[in-house]
Amino acid sequence: MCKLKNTAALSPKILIDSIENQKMAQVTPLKAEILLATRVQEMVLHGKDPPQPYKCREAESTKTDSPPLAEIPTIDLSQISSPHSHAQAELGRLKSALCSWGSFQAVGHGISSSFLNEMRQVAREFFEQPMEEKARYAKGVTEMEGYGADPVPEEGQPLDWQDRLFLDVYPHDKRNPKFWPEKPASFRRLLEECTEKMRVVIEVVSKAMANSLNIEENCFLNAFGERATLQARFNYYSRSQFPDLVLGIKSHADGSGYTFILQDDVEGLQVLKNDCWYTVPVNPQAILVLMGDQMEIMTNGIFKSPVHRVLTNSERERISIAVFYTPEPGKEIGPVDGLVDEDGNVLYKKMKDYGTIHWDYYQKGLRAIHLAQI
Ligand SMILES: O=C(O)CCC(=O)C(=O)O
Repeated sequence: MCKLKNTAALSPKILIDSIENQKMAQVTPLKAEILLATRVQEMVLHGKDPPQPYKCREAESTKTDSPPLAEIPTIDLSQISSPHSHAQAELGRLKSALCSWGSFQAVGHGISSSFLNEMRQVAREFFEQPMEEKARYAKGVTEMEGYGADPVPEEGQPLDWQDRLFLDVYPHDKRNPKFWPEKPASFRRLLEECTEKMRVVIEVVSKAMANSLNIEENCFLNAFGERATLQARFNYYSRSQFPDLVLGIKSHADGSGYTFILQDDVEGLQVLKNDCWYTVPVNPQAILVLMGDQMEIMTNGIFKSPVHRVLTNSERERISIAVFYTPEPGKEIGPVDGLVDEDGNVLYKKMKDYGTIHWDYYQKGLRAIHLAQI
């Protein structure tokens, strides 16, 4: 029922989006650069239909049968660090989740529900402000950081039906305060607190993943390095009357080490498994932990970096906050000691700055992981 008609389009080596989009682009009446100056939220407010460059052939597949829910395991991180015997069982479930889904729903992470609600609320309040206020943090067309849309993708690639605010949050000297909103008044304080809380969770998750694989507990933390980066992406998906024409975010795997995703109570995120799209259930208390390509490389392919996408919703807008944890710039990463078997079976090469390479490919609708494969 849910088999994709064109699975090749999602294989690591081949275009994620279809050739059809390129055909559509040839009749594009306006350049994407010009279009991006008008934000999706404004278009929706003024009742505008999606312009051609937003139309994404892949979205058509979303109008078929209602997709199954992803049975992504929920892992209690507080159990994993406990001395009790069920910690081992929880680690086993963690490993199995990352080998199959490449993700898990983390609970017991130590961040209170009220704080998670505050984060979602401040994100919503930011996007609900007048355009003039948000425009104070507007990014340039080619820049990554700031408010607006991702840099214009290559000709033929669809634009995402969403607005976002992208910020470097750690290390502190990487921050660019001109992009950090002053309104809502609590925004900066909450993001600062969120960063510190996420760093604690990173330590717990990184150690738990290593323990689940019976390798040295600090090996992932060391491989990422002390100046590993954290970047926060606040996503606002406006309602769309055309969910089968546009996607909130097109199919991609993350170029990060791994990513934390805080969803609200509106479904939309889907992950691809065995050629089938599954909807990720919402659980406002949980933080979804999703492997990026760099963890797939470091684990020698044991953990999977899942392809995922976000659908639009005709009834409700949706908010999410993604926090990307990425090895420090210039640091070589590769399969870690202990995950290469006695016969020396190494599936991935060592790479530096994979995130940058990933981005170049992403802009073309491609994955970059094959460059790391031996
Ligand atoms: O909105 C979501 O749930 C996922 C967001 C995402 O994939 C991203 O920001 O890269």
